[in-house]
Parts: sequence; C-alpha cells; structure tokens
Amino acid sequence: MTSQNSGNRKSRLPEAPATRPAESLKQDILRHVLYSLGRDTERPDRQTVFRALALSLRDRLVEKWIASQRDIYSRSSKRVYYLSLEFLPGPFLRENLIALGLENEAREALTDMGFGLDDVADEEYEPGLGNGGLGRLASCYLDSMATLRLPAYGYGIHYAYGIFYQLIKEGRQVERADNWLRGGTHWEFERSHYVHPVRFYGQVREWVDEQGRLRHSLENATTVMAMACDMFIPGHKNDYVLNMRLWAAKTSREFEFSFFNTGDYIGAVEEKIRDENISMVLYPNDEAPEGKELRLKQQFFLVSATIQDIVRRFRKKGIAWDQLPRKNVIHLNETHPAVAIPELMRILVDEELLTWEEAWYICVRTFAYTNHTVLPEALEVWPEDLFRRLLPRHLQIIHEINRRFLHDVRRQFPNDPNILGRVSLVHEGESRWVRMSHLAIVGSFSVNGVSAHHSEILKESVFHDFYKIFPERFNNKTNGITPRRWLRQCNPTLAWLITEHIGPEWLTDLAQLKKLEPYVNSEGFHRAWMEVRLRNKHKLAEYIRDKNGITVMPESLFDVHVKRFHEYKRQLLNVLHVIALYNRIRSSPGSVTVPRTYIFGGKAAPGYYMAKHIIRLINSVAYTINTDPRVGDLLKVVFLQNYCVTLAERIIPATDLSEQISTAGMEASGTGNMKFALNGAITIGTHDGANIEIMEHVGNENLFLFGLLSHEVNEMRSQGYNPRLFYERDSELREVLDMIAGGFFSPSEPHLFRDVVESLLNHGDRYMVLADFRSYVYRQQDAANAFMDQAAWARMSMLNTSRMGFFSSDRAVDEYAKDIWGVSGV
Ligand code: 6GP
Repeated sequence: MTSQNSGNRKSRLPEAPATRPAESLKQDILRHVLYSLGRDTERPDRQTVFRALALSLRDRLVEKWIASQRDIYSRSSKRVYYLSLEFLPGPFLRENLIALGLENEAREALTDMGFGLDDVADEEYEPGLGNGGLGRLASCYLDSMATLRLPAYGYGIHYAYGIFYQLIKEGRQVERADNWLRGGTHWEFERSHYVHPVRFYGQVREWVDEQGRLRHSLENATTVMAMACDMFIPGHKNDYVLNMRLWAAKTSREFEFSFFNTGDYIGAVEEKIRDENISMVLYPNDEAPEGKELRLKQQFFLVSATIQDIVRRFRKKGIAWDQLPRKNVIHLNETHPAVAIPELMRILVDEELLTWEEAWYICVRTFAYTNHTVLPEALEVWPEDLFRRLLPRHLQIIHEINRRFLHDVRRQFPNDPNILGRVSLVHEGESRWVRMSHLAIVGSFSVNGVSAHHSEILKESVFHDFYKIFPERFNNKTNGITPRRWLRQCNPTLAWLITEHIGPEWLTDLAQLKKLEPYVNSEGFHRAWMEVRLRNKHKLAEYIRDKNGITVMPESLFDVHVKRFHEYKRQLLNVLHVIALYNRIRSSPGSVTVPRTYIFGGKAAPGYYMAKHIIRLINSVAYTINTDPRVGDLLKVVFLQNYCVTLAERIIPATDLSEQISTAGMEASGTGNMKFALNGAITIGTHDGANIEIMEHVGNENLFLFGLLSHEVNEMRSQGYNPRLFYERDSELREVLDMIAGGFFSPSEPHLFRDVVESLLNHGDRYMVLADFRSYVYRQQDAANAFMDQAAWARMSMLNTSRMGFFSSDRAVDEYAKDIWGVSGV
C-alpha cells in the first residue's frame, strides 16, 4: 500500500513510511555490497554481508555523532577527555544494533537476503586493544558516557596488533600475532588529513628572548605524525554518539616534500617503518616494562597528539587559559598517560609563555587520576636516563615540579625528613627512576581507587604519605559494567525474561532489577529462570565439544575461572582443589555427589614464566582427569583458549559458580565478578576488591566468601608466614602437592611441575595459596551442597541478579561526572 492510494483510510491508519526501516536497511546493505565493497549483490558471502551491515550502521552513527557534536558545541559544555592506553570494546555489531534500536530490522533485512543475524554477527573479529580489566572498564565507561549524554571523548592508540591470540598447543600457551585489521575496518573513519606532529629526542636549547625571558625549545627532535582514527560509541537509544579517537603513527616524511626528493630512498622508507612502529603493537601487561623505550614512546605519542587536539578545540573558544579547567577535564586511566601533566605544562610555559605558577594552577585543576593496582611491580617507573633521552624537556619539567613539591612537603612536615625520599617523583638510589604514580598524584586534583576496599588500601598504605599531604584529593569510585553488553546483549533470553516481568527500564536504570524480587517466590518464574540458564549451558557445552572435543554435562555445576593469569588471581588454588576432588573420587567414589565442569580461560603475559606454567599444569590436570574412566561424568576440566570479550559473552551466561579468589588486598576491584553475578552466577570469592561490596549488596547468604582478610594476610606475613605448616597439617593438601611435585600429571617429565610446588613450600608462597586452601575447600563443599537444592540455588541466582543494580557503569560514570568531572548530560 502506498500513501497515494490510501484515500480516506489515511485518517484511520498511521501513515506507512515510504520504506520500512528493515527495507531501507536492506537497500543500504546492498548499496554497500556493491559500491563500498565492490561485490556482486546477487550472491554476497557472509563476511561481505557483515561488512556491508557494519558500514550501513556506521552511516547512521556518523549522522548522530555530528548532531551530538553540534549539541556539545552550541552549549559550550565542559568536556571530559578520557585518556587510556587501552580500550577493549569487543565486537561492535550487536551492541550498535541494540543501541540504535535496529536489531529486529536487521534480522528482517538479513532474513530477506537469506542470512541469519547471529551467523552474520559471528563474522566479526573483535579489536583486542587492551589486556584485560583496565581496558574493558574504559570501554564500559564510554558506553555509559554516551548513554548519559556526557560531552566526552575517549582517546587511545590504534594498535595494528592488539593483545596476542592465544593457542593452547600440547597444553602450553602459544602466542600468535593478532592481526585484527586484516579484513579492513568497517566501524572507523581514518582521518588521513587530520594529523598532529609528535616530537621526541633532541636537545633542549635554553635562550633569553627579547623581553628578557628565559625560554626553552627542543632542537633536532624526531617528528612522527599522529593520524586520527575515529570509532563511534552510541548511547542506548538516545540518538547520542560519542567518539573514541585512536591515534595511528605515520611517518612525518610523507607530509614533507623532501621525502620524494631524498637521495636515499630506501633509507627514507626504513625511517617510515621505524616511525610507524610506534602504534604497531599493544604491550602485554604484567611484564616489567622498564627499559621498553617503545612503550614510553607510545605513551607520549598518545598524550602529545591528544593534548594538541584538546588545546586546538579550546583555542577556538578564544577565552583565557585560566578558563581551561572550567571547560575541560582530562582523566588519566592509570599512570600510563601521566606524561600529559608535564606536556601540558610545557605547552603553557614554553609555547604560551604563562608563568610557572599560572601554568601549574591550570594543570592541577585539569587532571584526575584513577589507580587500578596496588601490586608494587605494577606501579609504573621509568629509568631517568631513558626519560632524558626520549623526552629531555619533560624530564626538566618533572624535576621542577618535584623541586617545588618537595619544598612544600618539607615545610608541611619539618619533623619527618624521610618523607621527602618516599614521596619524591624521582627515586634516588643506585639508579634513578621517575615514579609515574607520584607524578600523577601531585599533578591531579583527584585520585581514586576502583572499589571501597582498594581506595582504603591506597590511603592507608600504598599512597599513605600522599594522603597525609593531599587528603582532599583521595576518593573512591567503585567500578561498574554496562548492562547493555553484559546482560542484554550476551544473555538475550534472560534479558527478555526480565523485561517481560519488569519492563525495559532496567537497561538504563539497573537499580530497577530490584523489581524482580517479588518473583523470587513464584514457581513459574523460577522454572523459566532455570530453563534459560540451562539453555545457555547447553550452548556452551556445544561450544566446548566443538572446540575442545570434550563432552560435558549441561546439568553439572559449571564452575568458571576466567580472567588474566596471574599468581595473585590464584588459578593455582583452584586447580589444587580440583585435584583434591579428583582424589576423593578415586579413593571413595561415593563421596563426590555433585558433578562439576571446571572451565578455565585466560592469557598469561608472554614473559611471565610462572603464569604460563600454571596454564600448562591446568591442561595436564585436565588431560589426566578427563581421560580417567573412574571419573566419568563427575568431573571434567576444560581450558578454553584465547579468552577475550567474545568468549566472555559465551561463557558468563552459562556459569553457575564464579571464581573470584585473589589473595585479599591484591585485586583492586575486579569487574568479571560483577558480570557473573549480574547474570545470576553465584560467587565463590575472597574478601577482596569489589567482592566485598557485592556481598554487601546481594547478601552474605547468597555467595560464598572465604579466606584471610587483607589485614590478616599482612599480619600473617609480618609474623613470618610458614606455608610448610599448612602442608604438614593438612593431609589432603599434602597429597595434592606431592602428586604435582612427583610427576603424577606429567609422567613423561616427572620434574615438570616441581617448581610450582617449590614456589609454595620453599619460596614463601607469596600469594598465600596454602593458607587459604582449607577454607576454600570448605566453601566449595558448601557450594556443592547448595547446588543440590536446585530450588534454593535458583533463588540465590535470582537474588544475585536482582541486587546487582549498583554495579552498573552508569552509576559509576554518574559518580565520576558529579564528584570529579563536574559535568552533566547535554
Ligand atoms: C585492573 C585490576 O587488576 C582489576 O582489579 C580492576 O577491576 C580493573 O583494573 C579495572 O579497574 N588493573 C589492570 O588491568 C591494570 O593493568 C595496572 O592495572
């Protein structure tokens, strides 16, 4: 029916649009298949259809982005710049469809073309531009900033290679380059005419200008260009889109005529390759980055290009520099971009000719810093020599910041001369190091931790001196996760069930999940809830069969430990318990009544020997157990390779028990813990990071906490912790450790895992695995008992979901906006 022939029915029926959204989407897809991708529209393959759909959505995103930018500009809003060396957005297709409200239309359009939306979505290869928690948090926050319509920009690096692709070969982790760009990008705009010069190396020239001022400039610097690549982040059904701008390195020579004139053509090309290396690869974390010149270069590359962008936008306003903090806030995600502080000082003092005092006044009102770790080895430091060579002017500025800071501290604490050495921005000893966290604290008006517990630890121990100096700067912002990706998208059937009962408002106001509580006693709801969960488990079981060739029982307890591999996260504690269960099954077959499927996943930094070794141990244990006929269906152990956002989306909705078992005091927050609980998994965890707040929200009776508290960890250590005592006292533990050391799981290499046991028994067990073993085993037994009562388990599961509203990244970002940034939605 067309509108022309609708006659007088027009008044009764809503007017049909010229083309239905699904039809217009289909036309766009076909247009992109032909004109953007150069393929035949008759028989496009799935990958082509995926790309064309992505391009069709990008069209819609860019329109909304332009409109959103105009809004920000016309309101002259204060802007938030979120600087992060890592973003881990995951695949975009489903998320963008949901945000744009086009899921059904896309499904219809694709069906029309003979494709299924799920198959097409599976064609997407995610950009792994982050290591783990920190990068994923940055992406959740961008999603919330867009949903809250904040005038915000994400800034990062367009790495050509993201986090490595992990293969498990013969039980071992093998790393492969992650060439995420090989199929081209469909979501971004490369702005090849939009570049900033970034200058490294060279010498500082000091001179006196005509007005008698002492001036500094950099001579003989090497210049690399930063080119913007923009990706769009839509808010949830609010027509608002913000920008994640990622910088790619380009040689400056292409921007100079001399490139074509040079006599040394190959030399020039080599220089191009060297320059463009800057954005080539993301550094895997956990490895000591000291001395990695390229990493420091990356940090400055991001910072310099971003500050130029910020300053360019600010200049357009034509207002005085002292208004910069009123109009902008620059958020430092960890210390990785902290060189932004001396960089802004340099621009204000050296280029804009402000006095030091004027410039510093602006800086400390512009920057805010989030700390994400208390592990001493992860607190960033750089050798002073390297700094001097790469960024000579910045080092001078850091020294001057430090001189003035220490002068003030000396006056504030005249009776504590040792404090100066402790808080100095430069560690002075045999070798000299620039301490990036000290720089970040001194140069920011706000310093926050990422869970209540973590923020207290910062004040009480890690940054205690700074807390005495600047008490007003310290605050807490407990992490959050976006419910759009981590419930609506990854668990659509559960999301649908929830919406059916309480309406869709929870998607942007997660506290609404509370409204589920009255249904907790409804039998029908129980049944539906558990059916959805079981269906999710069936799907994961299929995936496991496809990928690992292992058949697992969907009805068994899915006990899941997925996250980066690090000793403090204690995957080792988990596997010790798995072995203990195995022994119980072998020695008295009736003693284990709840069948379990253990699922592990996660990457270890390529240079982290012990973490990789633990991966190998888990795979060896898995092999032994899965092939032992006495075990049957009672116990299965699965290691899923290449844990990433896409895989997390498969695993989380199918999890019964979520392992969050870090040594107390070591996990700053955790965000995986939140994703699992939101999807109705029950946590087994330590009193650490955000686990503590999860317990406060869901109720102590709806999760399984165990183990030492962080002050007990410290006390035990200071009293001289002796792991051997635990070994000697606990025969079950002893048997497990003796089996590992004796080669039970590595018969062809009996000594293979001896060093794992030695790290526990003879090298101090830094992560208190043995101290927590017994209470972990007890809590695991409680979990198994609880699982036997499926109705009670269902109740716990529903209560977890319904009480997780606090952990939305919307709440977290709203707190940042109000308490730190001083911005509101446009
Ligand atoms: C992580 C923390 O380990 C994790 O506990 C937290 O949830 C996450 O950050 C987000 O805040 N830290 C990192 O990934 C990291 O690289 C330097 O810290």
